[in-house]
Amino acid sequence: MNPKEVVGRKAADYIEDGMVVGLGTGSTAYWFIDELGLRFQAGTLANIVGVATSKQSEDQARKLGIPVVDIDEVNHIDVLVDGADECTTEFSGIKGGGGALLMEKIVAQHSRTIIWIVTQEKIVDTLGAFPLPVEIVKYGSWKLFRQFDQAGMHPTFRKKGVDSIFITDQGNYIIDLHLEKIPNPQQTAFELKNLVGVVEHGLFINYPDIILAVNDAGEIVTY
Ligand code: ABF
Repeated sequence: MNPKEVVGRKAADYIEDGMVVGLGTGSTAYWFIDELGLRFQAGTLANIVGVATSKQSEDQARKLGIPVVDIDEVNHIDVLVDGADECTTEFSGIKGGGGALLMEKIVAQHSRTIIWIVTQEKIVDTLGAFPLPVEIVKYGSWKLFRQFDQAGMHPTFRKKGVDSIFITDQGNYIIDLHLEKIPNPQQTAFELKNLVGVVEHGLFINYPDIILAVNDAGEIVTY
């Protein structure tokens, strides 16, 4: 079993029957959803419902027979299991490499317990080596791009394929900021959120309650 599959399947142990489950996005969360499907079909998790963080996760869960509901149909999410692109042992991270950061953050905001499932190399001392995704509205997107560029934040528009621009599930664009290091994530988050046209950014500060990190040997460290 590859390490992402090991940690994804293990994360299903945190789900009890009857829960509203946040369905994360990405290649690690894929295995979590697959395991949920197995347990749903076996009847051990016959009464869960899912709230998806992306169309991709919704489609996967529905194919497995898991009922998926809109976030506004539930009072809260009991447990959200999601991936991350980078994270620290101080429980912050960068998400959005898969383009789902806005829905991921909305679902996280309404989740009672958040579990991140990552491979060990994603744990860093300082965030920033992974380009920071920023979701922006289309109108004025080039003006924002120039603001980021003039601020020395090395922006690039997220592309789909070679030359078409990536559109998020919510119909927005993503600009990735190649910052290398983010010494003060709180300050960076504050500055980004105050820019007109920015919808959300991929800095998740003090989000997860638990981080499950798996190494190449398939051993899991729980933070
Ligand atoms: C998701 O997890 C996204 O924010 C992020 O891009 C993705 C990365 O994880 P993985 O390596 O598991 O695909 O939450």
